[in-house]
Amino acid sequence: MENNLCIDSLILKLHDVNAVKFGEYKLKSGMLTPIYIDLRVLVSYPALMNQVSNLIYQRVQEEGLQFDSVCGVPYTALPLATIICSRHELPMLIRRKEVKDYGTKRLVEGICREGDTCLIIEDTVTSGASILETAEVLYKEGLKVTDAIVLMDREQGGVDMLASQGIKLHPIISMFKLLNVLLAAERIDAQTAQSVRKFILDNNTFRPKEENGNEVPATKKPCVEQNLELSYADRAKLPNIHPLASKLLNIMEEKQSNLCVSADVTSSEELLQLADSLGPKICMLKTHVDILKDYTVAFSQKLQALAEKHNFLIFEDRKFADIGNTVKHQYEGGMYQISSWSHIVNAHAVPGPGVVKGLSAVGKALGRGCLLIAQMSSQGSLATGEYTKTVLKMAEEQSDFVIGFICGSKITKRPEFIHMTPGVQMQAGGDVLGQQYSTPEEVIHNKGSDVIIVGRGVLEAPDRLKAAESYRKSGWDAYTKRLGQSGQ
Ligand code: 5BU
Repeated sequence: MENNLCIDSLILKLHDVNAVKFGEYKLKSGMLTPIYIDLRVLVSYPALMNQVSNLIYQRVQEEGLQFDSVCGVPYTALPLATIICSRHELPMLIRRKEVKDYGTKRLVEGICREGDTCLIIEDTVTSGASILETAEVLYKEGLKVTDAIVLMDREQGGVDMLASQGIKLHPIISMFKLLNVLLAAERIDAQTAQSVRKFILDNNTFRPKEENGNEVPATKKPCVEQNLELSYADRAKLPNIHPLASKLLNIMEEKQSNLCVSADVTSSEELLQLADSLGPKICMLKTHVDILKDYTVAFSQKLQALAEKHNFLIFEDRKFADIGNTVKHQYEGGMYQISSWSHIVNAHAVPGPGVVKGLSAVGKALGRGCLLIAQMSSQGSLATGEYTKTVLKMAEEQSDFVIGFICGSKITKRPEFIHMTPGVQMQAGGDVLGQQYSTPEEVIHNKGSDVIIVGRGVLEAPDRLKAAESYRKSGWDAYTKRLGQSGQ
């Protein structure tokens, strides 16, 4: 929260000093833009320079980045890197933009040791090309570049482009955040904000490559920019999708099912029987292993065999919510050894990014994935508004392990994330303990979620198989209806 306030005040200061301008400007690429970010003026405002440098360094620490040296992309980020390196006594490298025609003719000044990692600092990113250019010069010196920090991300594809080149970009201010803050402070009007938003969405510079190396043709780029709905099958093929999310989407498409049954029963025999009989109808089975009165390792093995047999994923709804070190043990050890049999687990974001780091330390190598709880179906849930946005950010920053969200409605347009919604029954309503229900149509068609999670709607039905089939059909019909309407 405190950090958010710092960023809000920084955005206003950047606007004060004319580092953010609205009008019509030409970018380095020749593209005309209705917003121009000119951070070169920063050098005239030493207090602001210090504030920016502090925020960058704070981010380096929060992310726990490991590196041997720091290089600012010339010229604007060069003084920022200098301040940070001087204050924290970090070795710095200077990339020359022009090669000298006398002396050593070096492109990089400073000590480069083969195999060392260099952190890149940049002031503004549009496509990510300047960072990549600097990284390529550093590669030639035998250095590695795994991360880059940027003060201002124009959200026009730089993050994805750099990710495709193996560099994780950590933005401090994003374009949409900047617009929201300036709008809230009445520095710009709603129309200006809207036209800039539209420009940004319409001018994404990153063009993913198909498997054969060709650029994806425009007609096959229906994602965020064109605001069209991608099918589950298309999303499974996205270049940046997590393999487990891809597997789930393929299962959904193949079985025509976006139904996850919540097997909230207390005997392992009953659970296995449910998994076997409902297996053909579901894409996923959700468990609460700690409500079983007779858990054994043999049970978890049988459950895995059924998941193989019927092609569904297992999701242990464990809701991890502790510090990284503790969740690591809870996930891997104890009597349940959840990581050994559950494809997916979920976590609360309350502890901060460490909870995901702890789970990832165990699950990533096993090919597991995690859902962050962005919203809950229970009455009076505190997971709303700003909290949900923070969860999204946390997911974006650890998308090599977070595959999506537990939520009431779609919280991001990024198609590689899966949205899963509990609190689903054929009739809207609730139970006496605060559970709130929406219908499959409402959740999938109106709220844009991907998977319905149904417990008692199936478990308390006189014929569970019949009930599962009608939930499968409702969920699938709502999805095909949504697909049919997109882009109209
Ligand atoms: P129900 O019988 O369909 O109400 O069961 C819903 C299941 O989903 C149950 O296992 C809950 O623990 C789980 N759940 C939920 O209902 N709401 C939430 O926000 C989350 C999980 Br997170």
